[in-house]
Amino acid sequence: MNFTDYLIYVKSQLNNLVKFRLIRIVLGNEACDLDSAISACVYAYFLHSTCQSKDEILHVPILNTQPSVFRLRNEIHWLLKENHSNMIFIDDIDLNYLYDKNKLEIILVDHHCLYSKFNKIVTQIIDHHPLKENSIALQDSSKIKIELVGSCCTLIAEEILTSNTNFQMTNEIAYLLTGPILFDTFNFSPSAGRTTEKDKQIYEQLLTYRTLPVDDSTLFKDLKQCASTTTGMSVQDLLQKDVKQVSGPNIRLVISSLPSEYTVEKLIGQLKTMKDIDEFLSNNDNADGVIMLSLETTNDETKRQLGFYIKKYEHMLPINEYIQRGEHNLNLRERGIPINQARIKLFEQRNVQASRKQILPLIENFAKDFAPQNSS
Ligand SMILES: [Mn+2]
Repeated sequence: MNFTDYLIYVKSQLNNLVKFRLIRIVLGNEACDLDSAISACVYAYFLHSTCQSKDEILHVPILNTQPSVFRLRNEIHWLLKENHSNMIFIDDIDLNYLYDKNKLEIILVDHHCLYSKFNKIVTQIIDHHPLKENSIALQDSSKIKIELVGSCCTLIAEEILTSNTNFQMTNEIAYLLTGPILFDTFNFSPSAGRTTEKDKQIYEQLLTYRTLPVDDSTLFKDLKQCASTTTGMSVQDLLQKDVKQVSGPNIRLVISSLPSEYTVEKLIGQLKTMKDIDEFLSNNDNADGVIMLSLETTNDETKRQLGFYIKKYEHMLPINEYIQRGEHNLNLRERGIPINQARIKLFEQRNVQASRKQILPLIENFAKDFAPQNSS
């Protein structure tokens, strides 16, 4: 069964899940970025292809997002071509029902924990994010592969290429895995600092399966171009495209990575009132604020900006103080903003190697310990 037929087959089984003894889902992360989506689809396809009991076990790739957000992911649509219409989203499947019936197992790709009861039924993890303490319930360490490589697709490809199965790596699958590796490492750009030896090695191996000639510097440029397409996107779309949430007992924050080449400064310049951004926060579980990250890459130079908007002024000062601490090494330099709004801050982030992967754990620590000043 080829990749497309597999996706169509799985989708056709969604109303029929009870007939299987076990549903094993391969779940990408909530930001649903390129490597997360491709990792989920390709790994589920690999597991299905090599599964000895397909009548009993169904492997389902799941995108951990909503179709309304997925539509903003031009780069994933472009790479998947017509297959993008066969994606399955988290709300398409009743996880609680399957869980209660003891029919559910979860494999996490591009993240390593779930903040719910489902964390207990995780049976495998393949991820490239820094490990969060006490976040993994899975006991069998042979089922945990966490390495800080550039792209999760590097780890998925390694898993497949080193597996002792009869899985036939095809041009199509090698191509799908190559795209995110190029995209996440910025075409192996040294100044971006995302590439590891393993990314390069696995990439070289994948190339040997790529029977149809594609110029990979063009592939990279095309993906980047798609990712930076913002035509017709509203302020809310720009903020929603790539979000992760962080919550603590007293505060909930959203971290948005803006589409590439769209700076935080430009977004702030778009705000006439706080209505759009407030609406965005209410749509994201009534978050108390948003931290915005942006990345510009021009002529092999990488520039990052960090900004935030916080609803309540009493949250503002602690965040502002925390984020600028020297120990976090973000090397922030404050910039003026084109709007008179004391609850917005904008910085040049001169440590350009710190991406959301590094910033998110800092914000998680902040949220964990945050207590409002006026509470007694
Ligand atoms: Mn990733």
